[in-house]
Amino acid sequence: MTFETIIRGGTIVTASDTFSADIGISGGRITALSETLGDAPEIIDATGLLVMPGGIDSHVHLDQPGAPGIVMADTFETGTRSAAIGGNTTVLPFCLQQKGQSLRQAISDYQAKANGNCYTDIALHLIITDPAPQVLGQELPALIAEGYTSIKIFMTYDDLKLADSDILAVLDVARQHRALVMVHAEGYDAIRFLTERLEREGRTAPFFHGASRPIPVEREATHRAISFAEIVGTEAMIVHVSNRQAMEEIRRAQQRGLRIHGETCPQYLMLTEADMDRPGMEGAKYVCSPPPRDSDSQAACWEGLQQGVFEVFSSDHCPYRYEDEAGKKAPDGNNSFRYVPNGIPGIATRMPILFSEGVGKGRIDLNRFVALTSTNHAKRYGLYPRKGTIAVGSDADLVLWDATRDVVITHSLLKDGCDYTPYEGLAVRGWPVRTLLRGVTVMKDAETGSRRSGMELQRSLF
Ligand code: DUC
Ligand code: ZN
Ligand code: ZN
Repeated sequence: MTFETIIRGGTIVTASDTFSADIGISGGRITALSETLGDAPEIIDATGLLVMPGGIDSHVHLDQPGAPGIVMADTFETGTRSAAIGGNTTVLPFCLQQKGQSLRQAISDYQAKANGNCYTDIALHLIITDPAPQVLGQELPALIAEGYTSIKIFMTYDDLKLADSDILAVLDVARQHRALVMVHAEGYDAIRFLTERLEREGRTAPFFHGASRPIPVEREATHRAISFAEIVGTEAMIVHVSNRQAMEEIRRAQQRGLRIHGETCPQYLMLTEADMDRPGMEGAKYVCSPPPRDSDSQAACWEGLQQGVFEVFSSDHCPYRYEDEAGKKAPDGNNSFRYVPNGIPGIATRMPILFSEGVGKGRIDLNRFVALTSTNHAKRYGLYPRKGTIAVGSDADLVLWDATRDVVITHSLLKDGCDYTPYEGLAVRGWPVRTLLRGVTVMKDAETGSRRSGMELQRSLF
């Protein structure tokens, strides 16, 4: 056999196995796994390194329109560049339907932003904000059939939330046409009530963002979303779960045999509400929704990852610049936390944080690390086995990982479009040293070059 590239001497880790082998790559795919392979024009020496499936981050926001005057910090170019720096080869950004907009138009808008600009492969989730009869009756079924098989819905935010009746209707379309609904589970009315009360009391600093959406707000909405999925008779993914009570709602549903899936994110392992209590507007750097909670919530999120309640670990990368009136320092944010854009960056730091805090500290093993950061995303979102594993026939999407590399996270390493990282100064052990997308190196030693060969992927039905 002949190969274009051989990765030699590494320790291969998949979601199920750890073994030593050479990897032969031709035409962008893995064509051989063997104890030793002969020669190739390109030999990559992986001695002493782990070789894992490239990360798949199934929850990211890139170039997403927000409130008037607010601009997301990352384009597809800068966001996927940072993803490659962090060892990822596929990301799944959201395609937001504006009110009154057709889903087709939303998709072509996002494709125009993405085409030719991506360092990693991508696949788009839909966000439905306007479930008009034409959208649910015609457009959505047609798009699901074309591979747009995951749909996020919001239970909060003035411009995004769906009424309960609309949530039921979207779940039913997903059931009939084989798509998966991803739910942002926080209750609109409770948040509005608490926000108005906090504002009346003059408690308007970024810290009070957390008090405006406390744990019961998320637990209640999680319970409601699960109940709706059960009533309709379909599955659902509860995204960005932040605390024990919401995690236990999902666990109970799973124990009752419902196919309810869960996701958590680095911020719920690493941050707490105390981070939002920094002087001046500094707390705004940590404002995201659901908000960071407390140490018991962190412990619960680890439990969820260890026990399989959460099957995916995603970044929820949703970056806004800090020193910027179009970002975290939006002028109205001085009047109330409610005007601080919700979301924090994390696309490059997701895998190093889980590796260091999870594998390095004995909380999860290497194989679960691969499952949580790559394989399970591919399986859940219709990309497996092309993506998410190291097997003959799969795309040669790989990350070479130095498990002994000590790194102190600092923003300049991450090459995103933001101007800070919430993890500045965090010491981690274990770092991606090379990322290959379909057999071609897209990141080496923290540099990406300018090659943007990422493409939009076709997905299979849920
Ligand atoms: N939901 C997300 O998924 N990301 C950031 C903000 C939000 O509310
Ligand atoms: Zn959300
Ligand atoms: Zn998100």
